[in-house]
Amino acid sequence: MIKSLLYKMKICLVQCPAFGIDAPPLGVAFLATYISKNKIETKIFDFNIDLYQKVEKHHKTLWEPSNSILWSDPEKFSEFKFISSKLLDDYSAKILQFEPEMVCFSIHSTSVLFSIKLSKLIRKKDPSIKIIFGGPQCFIKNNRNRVVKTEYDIHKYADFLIIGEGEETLLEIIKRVEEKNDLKRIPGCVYECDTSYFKYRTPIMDLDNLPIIDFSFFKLEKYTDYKHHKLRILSSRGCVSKCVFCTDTMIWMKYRTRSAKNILEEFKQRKKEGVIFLEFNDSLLNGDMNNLSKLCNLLIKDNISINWGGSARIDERLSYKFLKKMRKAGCLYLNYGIESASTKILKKMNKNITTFEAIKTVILTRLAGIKVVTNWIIGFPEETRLDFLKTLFFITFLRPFISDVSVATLFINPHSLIEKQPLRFGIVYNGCANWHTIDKKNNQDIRAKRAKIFVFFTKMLFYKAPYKTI
Ligand code: B12
Ligand code: SF4
Repeated sequence: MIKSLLYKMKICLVQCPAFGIDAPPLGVAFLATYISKNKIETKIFDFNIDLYQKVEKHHKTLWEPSNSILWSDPEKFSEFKFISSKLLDDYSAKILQFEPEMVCFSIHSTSVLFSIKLSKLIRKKDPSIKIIFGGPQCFIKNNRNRVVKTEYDIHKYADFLIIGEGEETLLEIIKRVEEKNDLKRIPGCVYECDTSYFKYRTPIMDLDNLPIIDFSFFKLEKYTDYKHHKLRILSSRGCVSKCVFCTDTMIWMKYRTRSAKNILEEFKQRKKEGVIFLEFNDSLLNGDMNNLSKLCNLLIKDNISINWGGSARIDERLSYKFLKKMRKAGCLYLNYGIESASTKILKKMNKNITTFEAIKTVILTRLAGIKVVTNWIIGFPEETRLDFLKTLFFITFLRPFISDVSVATLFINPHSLIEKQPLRFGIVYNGCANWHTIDKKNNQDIRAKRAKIFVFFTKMLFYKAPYKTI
């Protein structure tokens, strides 16, 4: 706890299930670190890891990514008998015991239904507590005619609905509440379903101003990766691309990166804490090649013996020499979201890469001694059998260079370009997984079949069981 508190208020941040169980969720971690540095008493409740540890073994599979759809489907979710009223009562009691003025939920598509249930109960037990919702599932679907619409009507369950980056907006709310100022017209949030005002907040341009995450908010030994001295890090926010199925740019708006020096500081701190591997949660590691090069130089110079890995974009500038340097700096794996081996489909996705570039980068990465993981999307609207075959050929012929694959059928994220412009992509949209092309040739069944074939191939090729979301 902070010794000299600036504000009297107590704030708690809540991560409800389901989310990753390997490492602490960085959303609430960043927020708690930031507001506690601003001298506000803060606590994190990670009910996701708590519930994962509590449930019986056969229920633990529900945390696998392939089951994430069950957590966001109200009907399926209601069948989870282990989410009993006793459990919710216990969780709400834990929160109330801390006596917070504000309870802040981090909402993802997988945690939204649980968060709604718990927040309703807290409101019932103590209506004076302010409920705040933020996180990647918080966006406004429609603000036309000043009517706010959200998926699951989330704005109705919270006093404040925060859209996008949370640190500055949350701090402003806390200050205004504490100082009894007007709560209306705060950029980045919708207050009490107020439909007359919404303005996006300017992103934090200098990420070096954010404090390095304080993981003492968590019981680290609970997380599966930490047992192997592994933690996660975030060195940038946003992405330099705008793939039509992705919402990254909608969430983060502008791509920004921490300076190489600032990232090095975190590496040094984690080294002192006994961490031996850092996994980057960044959407991409190579959004700023200059900065990445500087970081590698610093890691080599300082002889930081921490290995690391993360996602990267296929990029011609990832030369053999550059990749060798990354390897020398400790990079053990790179995860490339190639998505399709058909240049035609890549163009439609707005990936701004070609199949040839993908082949080249994959081979060079492996030759440089870095493991390659590739992600694939099955069933993009105009994907023909031939396009699909090209993807199968890719994972077959490049097998010696690819360690692992992950696959998902195209899930249409609300707020993505493809969801906003269904006609441009020739689709009829009835839900994230439930969509078909106008001619119905590409439908849920076809995609599931192709995904099955893909999985069959990966097994034949002795890939590790593919991580799949179908
Ligand atoms: C790493 C990652 C994972 C890891 C998480 C491991 C871990 N412990 O960190 C793993 C692999 C487990 C994972 C899995 C999944 N993920 Co994921 N993941 C990410 C990724 C790339 C980074 C997450 C992160 O650390 N971000 C950094 C933190 C700081 O950002 P943040 O959490 O968004 O928080 C900020 C704001 O949102 C806001 N905020 C967040 N919470 C709150 C709360 C309040 C009160 C306030 C005020 C603000 C606020 O402020 C924060 C700081 O600015 C994001 C994409 C991205 N670039 O963010 C996707 C993302 C979070 N994942 C997503 C999805 C869909 C999934 C899966 C469902 C995919 C699947 N089917 O396999 C699963 C679900 C997990 C499960 N088992 O149930 C989506 C979520 C979309 C949505 N609408 O919810 C994202 C956004 C990707 C995308 N663009 O579609 N994921
Ligand atoms: S490169 Fe990845 S994170 Fe960036 S827009 Fe495309 S899918 Fe999203």
